[in-house]
Amino acid sequence: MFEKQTNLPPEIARRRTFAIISHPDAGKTTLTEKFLLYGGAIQMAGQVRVKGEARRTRSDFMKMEQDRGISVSASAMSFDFQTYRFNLVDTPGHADFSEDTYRTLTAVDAAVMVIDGAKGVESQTQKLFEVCRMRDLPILTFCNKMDRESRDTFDIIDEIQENLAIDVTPASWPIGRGRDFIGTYDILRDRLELMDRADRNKLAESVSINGLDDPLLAKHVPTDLLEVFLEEIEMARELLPKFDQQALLEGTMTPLWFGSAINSFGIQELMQGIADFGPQPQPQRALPRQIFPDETKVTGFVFKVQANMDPKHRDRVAFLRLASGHFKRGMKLTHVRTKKPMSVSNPVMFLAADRELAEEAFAGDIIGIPNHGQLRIGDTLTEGELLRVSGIPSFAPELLQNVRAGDPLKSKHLEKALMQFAEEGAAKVFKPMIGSGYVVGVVGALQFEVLASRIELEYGLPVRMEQSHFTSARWVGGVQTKVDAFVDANKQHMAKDHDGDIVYLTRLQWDIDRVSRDYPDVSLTATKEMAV
Ligand SMILES: Nc1nc2c(ncn2[C@@H]2O[C@H](COP(=O)(O)OP(=O)(O)OP(=O)(O)O)[C@@H](O)[C@H]2O)c(=O)[nH]1
Ligand SMILES: [Mg+2]
Repeated sequence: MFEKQTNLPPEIARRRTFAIISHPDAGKTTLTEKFLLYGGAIQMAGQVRVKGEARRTRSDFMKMEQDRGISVSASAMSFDFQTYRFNLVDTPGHADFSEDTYRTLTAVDAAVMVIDGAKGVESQTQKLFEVCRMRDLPILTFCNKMDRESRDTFDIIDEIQENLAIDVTPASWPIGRGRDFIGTYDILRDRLELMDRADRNKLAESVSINGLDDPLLAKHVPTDLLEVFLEEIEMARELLPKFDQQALLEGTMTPLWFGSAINSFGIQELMQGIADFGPQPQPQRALPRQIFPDETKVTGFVFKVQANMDPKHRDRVAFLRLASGHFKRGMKLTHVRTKKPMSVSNPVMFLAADRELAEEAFAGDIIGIPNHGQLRIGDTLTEGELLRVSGIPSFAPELLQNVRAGDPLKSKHLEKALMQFAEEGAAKVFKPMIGSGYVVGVVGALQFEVLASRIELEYGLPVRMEQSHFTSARWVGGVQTKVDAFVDANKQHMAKDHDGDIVYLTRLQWDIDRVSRDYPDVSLTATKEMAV
């Protein structure tokens, strides 16, 4: 049984490591930016869609993200909030990038689920939610865009309860709707929070209220809105469960806050909720045993690799979630996959847009380790023990395209760029045994566009991508002699992936059926375990 843990040393207990997840466009990146603002990490919030020289958000740092106003890649940021250290990961909502989001969910202790108040639970919310439930991740919910016309509050709550099969407890309650939305009542602290529409970066006016019959309410809330509010809140108290921290930590109840990220409204209450109710860093699933955050020895695992984060330095950064211990810069750790020692001499911490050398880090933190390709997704680092963190997902490529360099003389460069993206997990790359060029495989079509744009921008290589006549890929396993015979007889279907492992490219399901009939000793699998 997977154990939860609460009695941690203060330095670990004050850490909150969570991902922000939702359907595309619900406002994750905008919310992230406001977290940074209230955490004091930045002085002014940027926007997702901007013209000219206006300030952009910190987490959408790729050019394509900025051009299109969507997030393509997960990005981690650390900052302090009161006495807490928050490690936050903003994730992409678009299903085409969900592999990145799912991997992020293996590296965090909680998820903040954002819902668009006008749209409620959308398809991608539902899927992400299921992943959270599989991992028993505590979920805090933020109902965003309350400055616009939104759905009825009870309808939203019902929809979450029914579609996601989780108890919902309102942590705040909206007063007025759409243009008449004036703010929320903070149910956990009995306070009235009033939104300022004029100044989007301004902190809400906060009024302490002494219970619902306090005359102060009538002073701040117009009579018609107050009437509706009092009726609703009474109903809510009767019908909806009370907040229960244990249920939150077990993942069976989600507290729900209402607000407007773009208006900086409701953010502080949500942050306070994360700080007060947790969770603290949790044990990590690993083989052959789970890892507890307060173990004195350092362990960590790579859940993401990103090349060229800083286009000026052609670099590659592995994102490491520390599962246990007190890490100090310069430590020598064991790279479990290769069993080789590795000196971590220039780890970085992601502070808003800046990277800073991380002198130390604790269980729960996310640090970046610049490296030349030794570190891959799924790799575990320890102080010697051969532990492997388990459960990091890898998706089967569902769409395949041929890639060629626009300039044939640049094909070596293209190979290098493609290998980097393969190691990042941004695409699967296959080199067919016959012919030239490469076949790349992705989960969603938008990933092809990201790839083409990044190869051009980050490597200065225009590329041509076209439909491949193959439609899917399978990794080949089995006894060496049988595999060799299979490969020899099917050269036109064979390719190697970036690790040199053999892959069978197919046109039809029929091909796969034929192989299992003709080569019973050869196995074909749709995904490859990340950690070996
Ligand atoms: N009216 C209103 N618009 C908002 C609010 N919060 C965010 N937006 C807008 O909604 C759009 C999407 O916001 P993002 O923060 O990019 O959403 P996201 O969830 O990060 O989107 P992806 O990363 O692409 O999935 C942007 O145009 C924001 O300006 C809000 O509180 N009110
Ligand atoms: Mg985003």
